[in-house]
Formats: sequence, C-alpha cells, structure tokens
Amino acid sequence: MTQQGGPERSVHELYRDDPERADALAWGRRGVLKGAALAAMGTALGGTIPFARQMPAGLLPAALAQGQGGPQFLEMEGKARLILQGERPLNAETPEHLLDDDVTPADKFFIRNNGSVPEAVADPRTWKITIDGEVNTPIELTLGDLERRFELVTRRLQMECGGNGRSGFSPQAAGNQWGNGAISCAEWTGVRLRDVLRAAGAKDSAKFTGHHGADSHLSAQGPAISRGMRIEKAMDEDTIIAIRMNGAPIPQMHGAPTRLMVPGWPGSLSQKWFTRIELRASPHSGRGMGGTSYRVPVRPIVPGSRNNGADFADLESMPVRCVLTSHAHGARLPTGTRALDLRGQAWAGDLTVSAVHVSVDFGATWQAMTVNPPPNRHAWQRWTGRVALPSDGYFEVWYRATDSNGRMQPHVAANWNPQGYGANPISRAAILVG
Ligand SMILES: Nc1nc2c(c(=O)[nH]1)N[C@H]1C(S)=C(S)[C@@H](COP(=O)(O)O)O[C@H]1N2
Ligand SMILES: [Mo]
Repeated sequence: MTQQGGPERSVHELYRDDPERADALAWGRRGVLKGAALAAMGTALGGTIPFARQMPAGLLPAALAQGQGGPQFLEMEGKARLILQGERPLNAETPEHLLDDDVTPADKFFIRNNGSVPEAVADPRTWKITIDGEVNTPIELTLGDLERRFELVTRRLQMECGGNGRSGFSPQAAGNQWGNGAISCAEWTGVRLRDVLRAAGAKDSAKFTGHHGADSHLSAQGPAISRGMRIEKAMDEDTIIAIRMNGAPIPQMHGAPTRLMVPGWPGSLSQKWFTRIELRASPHSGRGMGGTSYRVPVRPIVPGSRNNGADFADLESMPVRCVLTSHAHGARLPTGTRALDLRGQAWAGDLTVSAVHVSVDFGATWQAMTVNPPPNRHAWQRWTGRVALPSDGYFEVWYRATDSNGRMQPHVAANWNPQGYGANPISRAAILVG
C-alpha cells in the first residue's frame, strides 16, 4: 500500500499510527479490499482473508483494532492476570477467555473501586449494618444476628458493571474503557434483603433505597459511592445481603465481610463493605445518583454532545450480552483446522438469553449456538457450538446474543451517553489458522 506523495509504510505501521487513514487506504472509495491492498492487509494480519468479499466497508479488522501497546496487566497475589484499567482507584477487568467457569472464582473476579479499599476488620461477626429511614423500627444487626435470625440462601448471581462495554462507544465516553469483562457470576450465600427490610417494618411510604458502605472517595471527603434503587428490586428474592462468596468469606477486595448483591442491575448497586440501607420516599441522592451517572437517554442524543442528563432515566436491568471464552482474541490455530468448537457465557440483566448466534464470514451468515438454561434466575447461561472454516487464513468470530424479549445485541454501541452506560454491541474475536 502506497501513500500518495509520501514514503511507503507497511500497512501494520499505518494501522498503528493512523488507523482511520489506513482503513481508508485499504478499502478505498468502493469499500472492497482488492489487489495489493488485500495482500498487504493479509500480511499485516498474518494470513489470507478467505471471506474478504464479505468484509464491510470501513471495517477495521479486529486483530488491528486494539490500538497501540496492548493492555497492561494486574500483578496481585490471589488474582489472575486481569487487564488493568487504573491503579488509583484500583480497577481491573477479566479477559474474556478467563470467564469460562460457570462459577467465577475469586481470582478471576473483576475489580471495580470508586475509592480506597478499607482495612480488613478483626472479627467479621461483630460488623454491624443499619436499616433505617421509612421503617417502623430502625434496626442494627451484626453479621452474627443476620445468620441466626434469617434464612440463608445460596444462588449463582451475575453482577456486571453499568459501564461494561463502554469502549464500544464512539466518540469515546468518560470512564474506564471496559471491554466485555466487567462481569462475574459467583455463587453467593446470604440473607434476602426483603426479609431484613420486613423485620424492620418497611412502611408503605418506602419507595426507594439508599445504600452505604465503609470506603471513602480518593479525591474528596465523603463516601466513594452511594447509590439506590426502586423498592421493587430490593424486594426481589434474588437481592441479597451476601456474607459468603463461593462458599468462603468474601475477599476484602470484593466487599468483606458483607456486601449487597443486586443481580442483573448495574454493579454499582451491589454495595461493598456494606454498612447501612435507608428506605426512602424519594430517590436517593448519594454519589453516583442523578445527572448522567448510571443514567441513559430516554430519547437518543447526538453522540459526543453535552447533556446534563435531566431527561435521562436510571439504567436498571442490564442489556443482553455474551462473551466468547473458548478462544482468546488473537488466537493462532494449527494449519488445517477446519472447525472451531466455541463456548462462552451469555446473560441479559433480569431477563434470560434465548439465543446466541455466531458468524465467521463478517456477518454474511449466522449460525445458532446451543444455549443452556440458567441454573437459577439471574445466573449467566453457557453457550456452545461448532462452526466450520473453509481454509486456513484470518477469520473473525462475531458473536451476539438475543434476550427473552427478542432484543439482540446491536452492530454498534447504541444510545450514546456522556458517561458511557449500556453499550452492548456485537463482539469480534480475531482467529488465525495456519
Ligand atoms: N462500597 C463500594 N461498593 C461498590 C463500589 C465501590 O467503589 N465502593 N463499586 C461498585 C461498582 S461500580 C461495581 S461494578 C461493583 C464491583 O464489584 P467488584 O469490585 O467486587 O467486582 O461494586 C460496586 N460496589
Ligand atoms: Mo460499576
């Protein structure tokens, strides 16, 4: 590929330095990759592109779309090599191919902090939580009381950051540039929040909750985050005050000794180092409420425009998404590989996933995968399937899920908003055969 009037550069260099220009040069006006450009692209990708004719115009190949340098990794005892998003506060996402377990182990559990991680307490059983506000009898309970007085339940519950998928937004939205890995599905043991709220005598005037934790914000005084939700979600049988994760005490990083677990809704509601819940007649006003925080446009706004979020609505049930866990993005497979046995997880907030489809020809044809039912409500669902490949070369596995209301993941992140919530576009993984 030659730049008019300039020195010749390899397509790889050009993709690294100026991806948009490289793409324009490769695709040209007609949007069909051919001749020398096709060969150059193949060289950069490491193989020929058997389905090049199907590649949409202007598509930046997934293998090159990662940007410069590649990710930085977390190095921490008790943690897998997560993708580091930031150190202060500490945030790290799980690479998709590490999300293969049906029950996410502690070491592979993503990390999302808005402030500093508190010191561990000496005797967890004396940790107290307060239930107050619109209740007949404000109460204070130790973890010991919780275990003695209420029924313990164990459920597999998915918990996903409200900003998961944010890196899909264009123009870029503010915040951690999560891929698809700010998701977990661990096995949680605890008591139902509703049992505890009833014990305090929730009044009819209690319409909303406000959640509080022990961590403080890094930049300013005050709490790291304090969100709340409609009372209906608090009364859902799967919303629990958790005291164990995967049968063990909750790790300090993930909210020890107790956290809320509000599955299917933005992870920010699942208060770590949980100390207090207030019932309220009006929506909570803590850090992370109102404006453009965890809120999405009701009517789409111009991408990149300024907006104070006054007409936005709280993001509640998270949108449908799936991850591919059998093959890492960029995986190289032996010459002659003619089938891929694919596997992953899929989830859809409060809904279930009814289908997962995969394409290996840039979306020209899609094949239905097998999707298992969830082991319990609010658990993610395993999907599996086999796709055939016609030859060696560069392929992209495109994968997309459909929820039980028939809604599919869109081709590109939709409903842009300044803080980047709710992006769930179709994902692509680059696979090289030979
Ligand atoms: N106390 C407290 N709770 C919190 C947070 C926090 O910063 N402080 N972060 C929230 C957000 S935004 C998410 S996505 C989840 C992440 O939980 P994890 O770090 O265990 O993965 O915790 C939520 N609960
Ligand atoms: Mo989050």
